[in-house]
Amino acid sequence: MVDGELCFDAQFLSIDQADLLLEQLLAELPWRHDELTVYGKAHLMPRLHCYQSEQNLQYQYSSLTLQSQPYHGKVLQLKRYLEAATGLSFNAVLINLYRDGADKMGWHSDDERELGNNPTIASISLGAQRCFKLRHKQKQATEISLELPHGSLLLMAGALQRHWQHSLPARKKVTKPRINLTFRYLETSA
Ligand SMILES: O=C(O)CCC(=O)C(=O)O
Ligand SMILES: [Mn+2]
Repeated sequence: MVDGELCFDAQFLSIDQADLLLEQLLAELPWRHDELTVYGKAHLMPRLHCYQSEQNLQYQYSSLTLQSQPYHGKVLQLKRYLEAATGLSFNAVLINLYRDGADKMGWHSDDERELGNNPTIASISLGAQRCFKLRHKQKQATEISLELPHGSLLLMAGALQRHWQHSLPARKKVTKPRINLTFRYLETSA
């Protein structure tokens, strides 16, 4: 791929692993419904989320500063499984809950300063299959659509966040929830 790297494993987790994890995380994570300020106006986010990390790693995300919470046991287990499978290390995870197909995420890059220059971000999806879109920032017509199924892993790496934006559009026919976990590495000196 030009200007970035994508690596996709549709069956990173078995269906049984993914089913159990989805059920546990839906019931047990401390989901928040925060407001985002866009052009000076507060809006409820079109999804729920929570943020977990190693000690005291705050994350500045859009207009929000996310305070660190300790890893939930199952999230920590998943992080260790991911690290063993990929050889990568992560110290924070942003977890989104799209309650149904009306919940979504707009176009953005994961380019916060704390992530450094060429961040590797590991995105694990559970629950309803949704379409993930990428568009090149300079080459207007370049758009990629990927279906992210239950139990899949998408790795975004290299210069991807500098040259591409991504989004998760609404999909009105979806009635079931989806959880997405993006494991990240925050540079502590940033
Ligand atoms: O839900 C997804 O697949 C994308 C989430 C995302 O882009 C983010 O958390 O920054
Ligand atoms: Mn993102």
